[in-house]
Amino acid sequence: MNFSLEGRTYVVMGVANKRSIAWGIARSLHEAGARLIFTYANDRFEQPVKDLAETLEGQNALFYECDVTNDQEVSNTFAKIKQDVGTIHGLAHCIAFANKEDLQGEFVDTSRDGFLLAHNISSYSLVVTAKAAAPLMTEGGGIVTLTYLGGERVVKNYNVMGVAKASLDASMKYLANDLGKHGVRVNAISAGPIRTLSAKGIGDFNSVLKKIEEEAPLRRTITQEEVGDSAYYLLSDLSRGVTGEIIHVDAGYNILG
Ligand code: NDP
Ligand code: KAL
Repeated sequence: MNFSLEGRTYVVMGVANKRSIAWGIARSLHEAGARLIFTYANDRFEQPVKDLAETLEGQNALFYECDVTNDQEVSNTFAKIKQDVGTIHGLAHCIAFANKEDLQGEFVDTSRDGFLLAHNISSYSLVVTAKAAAPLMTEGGGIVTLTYLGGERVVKNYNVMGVAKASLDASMKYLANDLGKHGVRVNAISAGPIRTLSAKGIGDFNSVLKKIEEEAPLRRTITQEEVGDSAYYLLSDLSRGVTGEIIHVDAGYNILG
């Protein structure tokens, strides 16, 4: 069996900068020979994403603006991708957002608007992109999303995002059931804490990292590259029998009581 991604095309959503988990995934897919398509939320991130993609040797990437809160924009994006490349083989969904004020204090104080916003961007976005992307996976394909332990159990400050990740995890499983008959697999990676733009400015992030270094079975934190390589596994034929699964790439932290 050949596990090269040569001749295959993958859409990577959610590169903000070189620290983004999506960028770790892009690099792993690129190294395996894939052609890449990048989407970004708004034009603020267009040039940074293009500059980063330039650093991938021999990569002839394509770029589209796609704010996942806009149904029309999502369907237009995949219509354009269909026009420009035809078939795609997979999608990495690395998108989440919640208002800062909802990521501190108590979950019980979450506003209706804050709750809906977090679920809209962080969970429903997987459903709407899967619906738009799956018809382009005419040779079968894979979809991978990024989740976090805070969706399985209560983690301090994660609050509404934890509830949105629980919804994302369940959506991933229902999508896996719907899309399996079309040869499309849907899985999630539950990543351990990584210092990215999203994590920036979040109080106490250093102590979260320190706790992982002290307690995780591997006694260290994980990297974007490690998430990238697991995404490569999930998006390649190496994982052809796996769907509806959550793989924890977290140095083993989730097994602790
Ligand atoms: P980044 O800040 O690098 O990436 C977050 C991305 O979300 C950005 O690229 C941003 O796009 C995108 N985004 C936000 N709103 C929208 C929108 N309306 N439409 C389209 N895209 C949007 O952070 P990470 O790499 O850390 O986050 C990627 C994923 O990994 C998230 O799902 C996060 O929850 C998850 N995760 C992160 C962990 C960590 O420790 N960092 C741990 C476990 C999971 P733009 O930049 O264009 O605004
Ligand atoms: C328990 C942890 C500590 C951190 C608590 C909450 C983290 C929530 C993640 C969420 C995605 C962060 C935001 O939405 C930040 C946002 O309010 C402000 N940032 C931005 O707007 C930047 C500019 C853009 C690029 O960010 C986004 N997202 O668009 C959780 C830790 C231990 C693990 C983490 C960080 C998990 C995770 O899901 O990211």
